[in-house]
Amino acid sequence: MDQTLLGAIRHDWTVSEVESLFAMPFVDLMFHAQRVHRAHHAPSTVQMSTLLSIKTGACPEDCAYCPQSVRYDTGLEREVLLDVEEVLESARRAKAAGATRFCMGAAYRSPKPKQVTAVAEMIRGVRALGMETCATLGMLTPPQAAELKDAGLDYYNHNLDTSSEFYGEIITTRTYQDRLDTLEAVRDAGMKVCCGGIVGMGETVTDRAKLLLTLANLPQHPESVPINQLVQVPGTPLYGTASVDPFDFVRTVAVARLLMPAAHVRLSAGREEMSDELQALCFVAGANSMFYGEKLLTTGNPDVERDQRLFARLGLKAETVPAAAHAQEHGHDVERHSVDTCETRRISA
Ligand code: SAM
Ligand code: DTB
Ligand code: SF4
Repeated sequence: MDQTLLGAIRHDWTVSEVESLFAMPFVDLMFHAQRVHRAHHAPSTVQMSTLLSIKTGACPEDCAYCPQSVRYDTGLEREVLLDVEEVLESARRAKAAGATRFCMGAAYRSPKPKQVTAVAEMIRGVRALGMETCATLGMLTPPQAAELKDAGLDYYNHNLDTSSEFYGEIITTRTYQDRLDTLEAVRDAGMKVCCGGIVGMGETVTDRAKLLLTLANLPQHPESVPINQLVQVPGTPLYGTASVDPFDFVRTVAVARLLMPAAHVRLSAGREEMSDELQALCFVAGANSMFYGEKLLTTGNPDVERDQRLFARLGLKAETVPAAAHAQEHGHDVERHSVDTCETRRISA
């Protein structure tokens, strides 16, 4: 393929094109990822999201990576849906530490009507703090998506996790099509889509290529693309899976950047096990978002002090003005705008 064309917003990628990106010499891939990244984003600015598990464990699904499935003995303590005030207290702390988005995760297959109404209350409260809101609650129907949108939900996270071919090895209790249907309901309700996957579950490079191709060939690219490295939790079926070559993880981030130039690509689960040098390579490859705060949902994340040191060492800044709001305010085209002039600040102790 003609590499000078990389950077265009496309929805017609072929598997062989995407595989050829994965096969590029590493430094060439980094060069193109940086080039495309800089055409669409401020190069040293990272969006910070903080996660909170608002309902933990006892999930009926069988996702082979997940410590929250009721089918695996991972020693996790179950928790019922938190009170609104507990959630808001956590959101206030996240905001004070420098996060701009608060993401509420629940171990549901799909939420019941009264659960959606309770989460809607949390969303209103977090919005009132001036933070962007994100939720991940499993499958949604179109009316449920509309109810969450009405409450002020900015983003809905629902991952495809892997290629449609490998998916059946990982999850049997809901289909790939179920996931695509939820993504469509979220989009149709007018929310932003946060959708990505997991690297390190035993998938091939072709599976990674097909996951990213499926995301890029959606009618509209997800605004946010989390790339998770499998967090291996004892008791889950994937515990003991051969770990992924760190350079292959970086390649996946770079290909996500090239396929979805305007998206925020999030360096997601797995950072606690990564060196600072590996994380730096991910930022060079085009990652410009991360989870910030000591905990993901049930597993660990680097503590705030370690991230502050990393940001200082690399000269990274936390994004303060949400990119889309900035684009709107300044009249840029959201798919192509640059946030170079965005107000940014360092995260500091
Ligand atoms: N239950 C909802 C669902 O599955 O849609 C929402 C929460 S679920 C924990 C959200 C995502 O977290 C999963 O789709 C998966 O991509 C990611 N995840 C879960 N466990 C993980 C692990 N051990 N390592 C990496 N990512 C993980
Ligand atoms: C996503 O892609 N990664 C986050 C978020 N979306 C909800 C979750 C990671 C979970 C890692 C395992 C845990 O902490 O339970
Ligand atoms: Fe349940 Fe979500 Fe975990 Fe799957 S990933 S077992 S749906 S909490």
